[in-house]
Amino acid sequence: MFGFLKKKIKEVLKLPKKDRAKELELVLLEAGISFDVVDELINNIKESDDQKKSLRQSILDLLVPGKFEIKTKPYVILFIGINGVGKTTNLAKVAHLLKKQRKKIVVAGSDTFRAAAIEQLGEHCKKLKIPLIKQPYGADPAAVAYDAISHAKAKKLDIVLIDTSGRLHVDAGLMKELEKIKKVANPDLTLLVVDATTGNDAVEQALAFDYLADGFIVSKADVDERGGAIISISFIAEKPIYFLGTGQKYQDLEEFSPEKIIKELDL
Ligand SMILES: Nc1nc2c(ncn2[C@@H]2O[C@H](COP(=O)(O)OP(=O)(O)OP(=O)(O)O)[C@@H](O)[C@H]2O)c(=O)[nH]1
Ligand SMILES: [Mg+2]
Repeated sequence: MFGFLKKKIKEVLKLPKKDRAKELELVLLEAGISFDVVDELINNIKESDDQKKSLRQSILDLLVPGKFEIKTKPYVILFIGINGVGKTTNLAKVAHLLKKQRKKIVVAGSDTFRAAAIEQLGEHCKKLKIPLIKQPYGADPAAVAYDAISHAKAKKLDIVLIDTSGRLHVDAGLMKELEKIKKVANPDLTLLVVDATTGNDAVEQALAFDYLADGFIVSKADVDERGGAIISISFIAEKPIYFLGTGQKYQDLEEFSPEKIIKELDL
């Protein structure tokens, strides 16, 4: 994580002070950090005597961590995002985490669109020993979510995790479908999953899905060298990051910690 940015920031901080701002601007842009965020960071360090400290504090100020506040029963979490970002895998990781906290969980297989999605989710649920509410391929995903919530209420379960199919925000039909799922399920939390390695695209997705999402899981942080999405997304979209996905195993889910990011960057 952050290999590129860490190395480059170190190099910039060794330059004569007068050259640093210009060089840092290039480095931050190259790392896929959004223009507005780069502006903010550069303006802050220009005026500072201790630029390393200023950069540390400015980055800390950009990063907003989210935390589950499980106050309702069942607590319903909806996972959304474009194709292949890691919705299903990270739903399974969240299930694993909550199961360790002794929460009783049910999963809704509301991706009825992609062939094999229900099987993929079924495998996870089997491994995690969590019930899966499903319907055949092509069924109404909102109905599946509704069934899962009814099941949770009847069995007095704590958590409902709803998987959805990947969709682009420009696909009006699929966005309508997602709005229906959201209306029917009325989730306590809607997490947009984005792929860290896509940099600015991840931030664009955050803005496109803004009216549906409450916060983010930034996946594939383990294979992201640049860190642009992680650093920009909560500032630009004004929403917290709940977790970073850091691999393909169930334990590869980190609660988002701004302090840890600062350590990773060696600031
Ligand atoms: N390295 C790494 N790989 C990940 C992470 N999260 C997901 N993946 C991988 O990314 C691929 C896609 O993950 P899925 O969970 O199927 O993504 P999805 O968003 O559900 O995909 P669709 O349902 O097809 O839209 C899989 O190969 C996952 O193992 C992560 O944090 N790190
Ligand atoms: Mg999926």
